[in-house]
Amino acid sequence: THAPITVTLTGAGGQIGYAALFRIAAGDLFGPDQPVSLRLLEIPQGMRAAEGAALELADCAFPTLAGVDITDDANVAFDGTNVALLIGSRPRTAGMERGDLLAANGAIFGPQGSAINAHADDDVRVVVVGNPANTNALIAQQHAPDVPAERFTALTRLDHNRAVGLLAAEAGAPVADIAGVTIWGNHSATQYPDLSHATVRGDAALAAVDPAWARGAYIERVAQRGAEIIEVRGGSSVASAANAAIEHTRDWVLGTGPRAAGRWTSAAIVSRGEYGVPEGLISSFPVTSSDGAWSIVDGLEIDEFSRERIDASVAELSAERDAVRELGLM
Ligand code: NAX
Repeated sequence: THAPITVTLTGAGGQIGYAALFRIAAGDLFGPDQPVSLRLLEIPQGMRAAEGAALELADCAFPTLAGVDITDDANVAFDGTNVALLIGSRPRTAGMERGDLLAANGAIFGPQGSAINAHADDDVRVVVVGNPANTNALIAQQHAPDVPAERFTALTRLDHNRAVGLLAAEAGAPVADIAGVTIWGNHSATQYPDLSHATVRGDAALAAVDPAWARGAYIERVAQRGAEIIEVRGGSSVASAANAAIEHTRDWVLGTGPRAAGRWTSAAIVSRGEYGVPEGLISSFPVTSSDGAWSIVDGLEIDEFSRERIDASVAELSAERDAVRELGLM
């Protein structure tokens, strides 16, 4: 008897879209009692793939699925939307200059931000998955002046989950025993997976694993995990990325709950200057969520090693913001 929640997915005809659609339709975002209505936004070349996915959704007969609409018009796709998963983008390909990459994405995320501003529901929450995710989220946010800035986020939950999984494997502990892992900065190779506050069964992670590993090979492995998946699987991360987008959204809307006691997750959210990250950048932080809003975990001590790593990734975000401004994309 709940009214359906409208969830818009861009790039719904792509790989991550295909993996996410069925889980969302099955109730993985808001539980088995909350119907969802799906809006699929694609570009003309992707429409058939989205239509095919919609046929399969019909063939699942999910009781939680209230409807599916497919469009290539952002104004239609975001009309009344409550949750927008912005997955479709123009990721970097070999030989592409940064300016070209940012310009191509400015042409996608600027208009989508404007359409969200004009048409989305007042409670809209935006999760950007498409790379370069943090800066794409910033571009969209800057085009949506009437939407509170904190409603625009970028996904670093996949990096977070990778960091938790790799620590658990190294420590020989189940993932349920891991807490206090943080991804800081940009969803890029400069990201900083930080174990300085992490625990394994309540004890310092840096006592359970070799600290030299934690501050060397581990950071590299997490940051390069996407490339490792491509090499081993012959294709980029898909199911794990869809899973992370769903977990990010679910935690944001429903709260991180009792897990928040000494535990947190990571998400890229608008900085208000916390931990020395310049105001306005969309950067990854340690976060919890309650009442539908993220809060940054405060009071963590940042040692010299962490400071340098955070600053390096944040400098990259600042440079991306400057480049986007210079190109007149916001
Ligand atoms: P695919 O190429 O399979 O799908 C992308 C889809 O987006 C295509 O169907 C395309 O037609 C559509 N699209 C392109 N421009 C669009 C627009 N303006 N409006 C609507 N749809 C549009 O890529 P996939 O493997 O699904 O990856 C999607 C994005 O996720 C990529 O940018 C990728 O780099 C990014 N990723 C982000 C991750 C993260 O943790 N933040 C991890 C996984 C992934 O690499």
